[in-house]
Amino acid sequence: MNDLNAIVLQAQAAFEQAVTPADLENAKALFLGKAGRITELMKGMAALTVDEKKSRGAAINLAKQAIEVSLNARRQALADAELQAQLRAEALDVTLPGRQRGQGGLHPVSLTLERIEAIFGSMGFDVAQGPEIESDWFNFTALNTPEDHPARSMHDTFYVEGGSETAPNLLRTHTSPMQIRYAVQHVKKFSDLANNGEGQGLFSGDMPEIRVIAPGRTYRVDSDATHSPMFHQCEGLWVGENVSFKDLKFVFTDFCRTFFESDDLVLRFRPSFFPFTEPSAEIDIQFQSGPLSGRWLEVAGSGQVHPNVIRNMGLDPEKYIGFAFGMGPDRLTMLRYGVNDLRLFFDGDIRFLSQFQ
Ligand code: 2NM
Repeated sequence: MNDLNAIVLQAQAAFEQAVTPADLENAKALFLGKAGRITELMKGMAALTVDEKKSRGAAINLAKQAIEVSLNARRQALADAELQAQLRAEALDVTLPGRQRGQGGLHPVSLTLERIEAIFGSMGFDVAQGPEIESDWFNFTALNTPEDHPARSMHDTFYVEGGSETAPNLLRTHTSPMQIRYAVQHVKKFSDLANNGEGQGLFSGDMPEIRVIAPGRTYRVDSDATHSPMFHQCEGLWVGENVSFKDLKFVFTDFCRTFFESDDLVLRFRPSFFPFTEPSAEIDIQFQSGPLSGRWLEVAGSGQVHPNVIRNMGLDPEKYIGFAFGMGPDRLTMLRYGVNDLRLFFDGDIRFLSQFQ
């Protein structure tokens, strides 16, 4: 092998080893640059005869061309490789599933409220919503709560600015104030019709029955695993001329069996006391199967609406009578889904909440 062939082979080997265009240009300089091997050989021809120059020059030129061909081939190869790498890096996987838009859903307690509204709606109950900041009158006095009742204390009730000493504003501690508002509106509508707008005193004329539930947020100064300062309530009211405790038992039994999808659910009415009802009863339920089977679980308070409350609705208690109940949708949600800590509902952790969708 002559010296020129050896240089061509060395150049080709150096070009093959170049992995970047910069490597390649450095390798090129070693052979074709100002101080490169080929240039050195050219300079070395000065001492040769004319004939020797001819043949040697031709041979060097051939070697130089061979090196340039290899150089260009390697340049092309590196450019191709770079393009391929770029294409690979920017490749779109068209088989990849599209990014989904996050889908929201209802809070488990909202699901319960919707369920309660649907069930009582099917029994002819209206749904009433109203203010969460209430007056002392609607929240306590109209509901026959004595002035010295402990529930009125600052330890139990959140008072807010804007009221007066005699009529403070507060965060409602139950939704029954809304029952009063609803009943007063209802009574006013039909007593105005009956009395041509001049009606005074308690109404004892005819009117359609009051059948309403009041779901919503309520507030009490209380906070632990089973109490949240904000919680939900749903109160129900049915007032008419002939509405009795047996109707309450029927309606509430039907509600519980539908709500818990359990036809053999048993209810127990246990004597109790509330200022706004007389007589009053706690309502306990008992599942006949499943994880809670056999245990008595308190789900609501209830009773026959107190005559003073009937009066505060604008009705004559000698003519109108009814029942009311109050339940906690938060607790119903815990029972239905087997959740043991109330606070989970209000922490706002999406990993917990999304399990109810
Ligand atoms: C309860 C228990 C018993 C109730 C009473 C009234 C109203 F407005 F008619 F007076 N609404 N809700 C009531 C009665 C609520 O909750 C434990």
